[in-house]
Amino acid sequence: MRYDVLTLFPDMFESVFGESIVRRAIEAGRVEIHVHNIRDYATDKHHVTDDLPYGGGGGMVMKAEPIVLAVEDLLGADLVARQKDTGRVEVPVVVLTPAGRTFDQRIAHEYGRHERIVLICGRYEGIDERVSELVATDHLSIGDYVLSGGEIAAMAVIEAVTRLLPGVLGDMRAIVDDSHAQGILEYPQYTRPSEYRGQEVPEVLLSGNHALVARWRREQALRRTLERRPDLLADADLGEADRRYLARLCDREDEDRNPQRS
Ligand code: 6GU
Repeated sequence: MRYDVLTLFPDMFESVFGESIVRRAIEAGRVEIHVHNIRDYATDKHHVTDDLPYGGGGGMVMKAEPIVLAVEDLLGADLVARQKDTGRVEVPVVVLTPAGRTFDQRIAHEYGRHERIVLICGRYEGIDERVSELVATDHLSIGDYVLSGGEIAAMAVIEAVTRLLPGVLGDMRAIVDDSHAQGILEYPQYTRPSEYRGQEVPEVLLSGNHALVARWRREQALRRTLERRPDLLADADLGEADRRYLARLCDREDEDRNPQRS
């Protein structure tokens, strides 16, 4: 996988990609990350990359030209025009913006199937809309809050996609069990000691009974999802036993709230 990142702050990426999973993927030759300064593509003497918004209002808007030239330089103008024309995306050209669709694990898998991705980091009050019209194939946000730029969002996307690539994580089971991998949150984990400040590791995890452990983990994952992210349950991949367990949890909560009625 090759990532090309367009940003006004290329230095931000050095320490993050110098550590952890992404670094190991780079060292293993599994991914390449090329970070480009948008300023280098500005054609005027002072390398201006932003300007006042038409129509007034505060702040500055990132100019279209340096970004469009950068993408065309990286992918070739023909490919860029062709995928905008046909809607058949060969290389996703992604604008990171709070005005994008929300990035999630499904989109991470989808991107993992491409050989290249271009990530454009927005800054200031936004990017001239012609970038979207001329080169972008997607717009992503990483959640409903505002960051001052798309850089941290681009890092999040790169990490989420990279760890899904074959050969990047050692233990494939770790991917399967991840929070969000099956549409629900991950179960709680414990390591030694078996008692810490009066808190015991659940007995079942010490039992050596793999079937019981698996069932306990599934139930804990469901319980945690119901408590912290009930919105996920609507689309989760649930079996009959899962639904019965959740129904029981909900009944129990109703009883706790209305003890006189039970
Ligand atoms: Cl992609 N960009 C910015 N500036 N803020 C965000 C975001 C992106 N995703 C969530 N907040």
